[in-house]
Amino acid sequence: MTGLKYLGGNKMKHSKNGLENFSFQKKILLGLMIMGVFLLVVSCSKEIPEESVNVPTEESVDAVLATNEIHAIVIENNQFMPRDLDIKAGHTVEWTNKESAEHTVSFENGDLDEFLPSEGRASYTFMEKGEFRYFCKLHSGMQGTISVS
Ligand SMILES: [Cu+2]
Repeated sequence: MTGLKYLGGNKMKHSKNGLENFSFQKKILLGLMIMGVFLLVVSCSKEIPEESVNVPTEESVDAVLATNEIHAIVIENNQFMPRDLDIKAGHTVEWTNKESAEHTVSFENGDLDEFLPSEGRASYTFMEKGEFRYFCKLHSGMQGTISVS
């Protein structure tokens, strides 16, 4: 009888424990899930600075902005104005056709050959030092030189 009683008690205790175990397991599961999410967030937030190494930083963008000056040449009265420019490597020259006639900006070395309708624009960033002669294919007198140092 005591055995049965004990068994009964044990059974009740066991089922009670079962319930407790169930909620305990749920708590553990919930805890693990929270930990998992937390670890995911932590690992993600740790990965961001590592990934951003390959993305341009503010410093590198400033460096590019410091070297990338833009020089404007306008086309007016069948002329490049100014026709010659002295610039530094990394600088950009932008040609704008300010008149109704069509022109081209064509490098002697062939690196740039742009047709410019009225209000058309062409730009080129000179990364190498040297003398770059350019001209308009449509008007033989239109030519100039960009000197890059
Ligand atoms: Cu022209």
